[in-house]
Amino acid sequence: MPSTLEALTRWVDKVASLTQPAQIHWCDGSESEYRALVQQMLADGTLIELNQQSHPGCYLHRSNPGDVARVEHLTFVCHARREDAGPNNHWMDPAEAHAKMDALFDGCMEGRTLYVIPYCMGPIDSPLSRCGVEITDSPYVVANMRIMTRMGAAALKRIEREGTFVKGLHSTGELDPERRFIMHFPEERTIKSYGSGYGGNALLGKKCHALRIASHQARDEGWLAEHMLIVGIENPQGETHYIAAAFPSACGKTNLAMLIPPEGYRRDGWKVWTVGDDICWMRPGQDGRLYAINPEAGFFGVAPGTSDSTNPNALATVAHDTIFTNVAVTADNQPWWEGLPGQPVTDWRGRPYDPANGPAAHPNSRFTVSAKQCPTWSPKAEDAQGVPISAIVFGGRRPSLLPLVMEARDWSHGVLMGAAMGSETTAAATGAVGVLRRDSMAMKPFCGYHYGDYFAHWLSFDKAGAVLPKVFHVNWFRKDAEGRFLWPGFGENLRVLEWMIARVKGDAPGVDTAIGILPARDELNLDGLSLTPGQLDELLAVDSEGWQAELEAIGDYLQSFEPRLPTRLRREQQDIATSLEGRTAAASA
Ligand code: GTP
Ligand code: SPV
Ligand code: MN
Repeated sequence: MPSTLEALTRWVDKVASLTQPAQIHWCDGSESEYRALVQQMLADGTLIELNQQSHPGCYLHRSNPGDVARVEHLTFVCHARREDAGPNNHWMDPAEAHAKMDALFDGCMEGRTLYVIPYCMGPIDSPLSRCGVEITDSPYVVANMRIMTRMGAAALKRIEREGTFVKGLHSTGELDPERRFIMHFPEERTIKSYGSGYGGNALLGKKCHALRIASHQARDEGWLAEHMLIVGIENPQGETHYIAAAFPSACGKTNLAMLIPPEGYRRDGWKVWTVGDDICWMRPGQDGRLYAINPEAGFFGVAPGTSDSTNPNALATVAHDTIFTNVAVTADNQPWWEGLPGQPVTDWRGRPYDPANGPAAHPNSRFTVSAKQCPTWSPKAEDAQGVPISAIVFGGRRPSLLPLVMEARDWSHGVLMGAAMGSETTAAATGAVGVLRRDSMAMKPFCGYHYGDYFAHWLSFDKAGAVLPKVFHVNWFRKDAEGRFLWPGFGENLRVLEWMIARVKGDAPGVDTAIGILPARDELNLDGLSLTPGQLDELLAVDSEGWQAELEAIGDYLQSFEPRLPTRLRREQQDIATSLEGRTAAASA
């Protein structure tokens, strides 16, 4: 039997004979390798040095202006059978997709270096972790993968021991939006990506492996791969509850994962521990609880809006040794984006800043930084066993209707809450921004198989011996008649998390409504907030008519996953619709 490393070498040779690189570099993940790559990229203009006094070890990358976000219309999930991809994915026949991609890869690395990146998603010694190897011709991708994953020698050793790894092939190509495809072959645990250097399209360990391929693998193996942050909330008694929360792209995961408690809470001894800001893998442990790891080692976070008032932890994290992509710069060469004090002089495209050209930093400009630099980074993030999850939270950008917080009555109701999630689109993907769309579990762009099967997989965790987390839905993005956010958000969101923890411990009775359990007015600690009683009423209102229309829309949406829609979900939706009608009738009688 050939060893895994022989199989890996054979694959590398095969790729090299197709792509024709001038040389091959096996990445060891060392500091010296990283420094050499940075020097090379500074020399060829891929990176620009930022102010090394204020921002030591920080660099700026300006991408091709047409390559700034994920491209969902060019992202495919290539199952052998079209039905298995579901209506939530673009599908292509695997043989056709391979042929199409191999034609693009033919000779594409001529004169360039082919990098082999062995990586491990998750703590190197965790049974929940999984490995992969990415082949790329982009030094920018190598540098980012070193920050975002456990990359190099240790991963290679684990790959040799385990005998399996996800194969990812990437080339920047000519960055032509007409010749750009992100292809996934879930049954083959293979990814082929061509024509983009942008994070989610090119750092194949992230969305491609840790969500699209992993979600499919997780279904086979009885675990979950989710677009969720993981945060630990330590109360003044020293107990820590871990919460996993799924919000769509650019809807607040990084911010919630790093929140700084409001002043009164800090004084009382509340602490927040960051375990993950984007991806969560979880699996039932021997005690029946769900245990979660963050498969990543770094943050690829949204820059605009990050400030001392919104997310001081993120700001401290990116003060050194950070790669910024598509931000603006100040006169003294510091990175700048909307939300920071000071003035930009050069915009994200390198032009003199002119407000007529739009924002100075691209709305999807990002920072890549090691998670270890985060002041609230949890030592538990390295725990091979993962952290036990007390609550799962779903949420999105909903300017109306959805209350600040509600709790599901049980697991199936919680799965419905996740499946029914909607949110306004953001700059994280190309296309229109601010359009309300359904984004079940924040996984619409990332679920590697049919959503009907995915909902059934979620429901399957409700079985004998399971000690499941409570499930909640939040909305930080309610707006008033003038279009202003009703809820202050950011650090103040801890007030809502505190209520969730009280519910988990059985310390808050809540109010039962047709749509779920809401906090009683006096159950939310609002000390120090300038919220008026009218605003609080609006945030916690259940608008029966609005909800009846919402339930109908959810029903239509669920219908699109027939014949694979689990009957239990359909029943949940119908029960709530009936209950709403009953209560409306009783109220008007
Ligand atoms: P991805 O990395 O794309 O998956 O995004 P994310 O979910 O981690 O989003 P992130 O935390 O970076 O937030 C994106 C935007 O939402 C930023 O512009 C934030 O300022 C804004 N935001 C985050 N939390 C809140 C909040 O509680 N209230 C309001 N109003 N805005 C928020
Ligand atoms: C997202 O879009 O949800 C991100 C950024 O977290 S990317 O990794 O590029 O997908
Ligand atoms: Mn994300």
